[in-house]
Amino acid sequence: MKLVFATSNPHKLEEIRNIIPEGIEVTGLSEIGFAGELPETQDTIKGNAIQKAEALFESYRIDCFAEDTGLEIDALGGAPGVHSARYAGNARSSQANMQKVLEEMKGTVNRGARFRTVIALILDGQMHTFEGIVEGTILEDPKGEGGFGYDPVFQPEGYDRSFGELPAEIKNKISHRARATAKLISFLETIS
Ligand code: ITT
Repeated sequence: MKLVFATSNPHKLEEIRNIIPEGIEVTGLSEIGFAGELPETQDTIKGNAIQKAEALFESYRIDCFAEDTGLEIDALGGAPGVHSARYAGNARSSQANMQKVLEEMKGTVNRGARFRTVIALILDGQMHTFEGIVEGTILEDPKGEGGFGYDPVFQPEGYDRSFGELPAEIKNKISHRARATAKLISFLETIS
């Protein structure tokens, strides 16, 4: 089976390729010659995932999926949430986004947070969605060089290291993306 992953984020592509079994070939946008930007103007993570997958499907009519991810921080009322990519502005800088979060969380005792991913799959023209969540806490300072995005400031529940410090193999077993992808894989197995 071949699926195009509608993402312009190379880290997401790498993670998903490491999670998905060999029988499912995941193709990136550059491999099909798509160089544009996918729209993500909805006000929910699920809405954005669906919008990105539909945008690609409308142009190419191929089996494809997109995903949208947000970091939801309890003490910030669920922010940055759907605005995670541009939290500190249109430059989409992970450093600036993390700094803004840390600034807003200074002195805050309640540090509960979660990553939420929704995958939107279009297979044979039909839409299916899969959600994955990992609970955790926001650290006081960034830790580790691994992962991407907000990983250095997020420590998953049950671990004493951030996603930036944990090996990729662990993140790819327990993360929001791993959990949403596991549901996608189960679904694909049930229909094949
Ligand atoms: P596409 O929309 O092209 O897939 P994107 O980077 O714009 O790529 P999102 O809109 O889903 O993706 O990004 C949400 C933000 O959350 C963005 O700043 C990412 O860096 C960050 N993010 C996504 N997945 C993450 C992860 O696993 N760990 C840490 N941060 C993550």
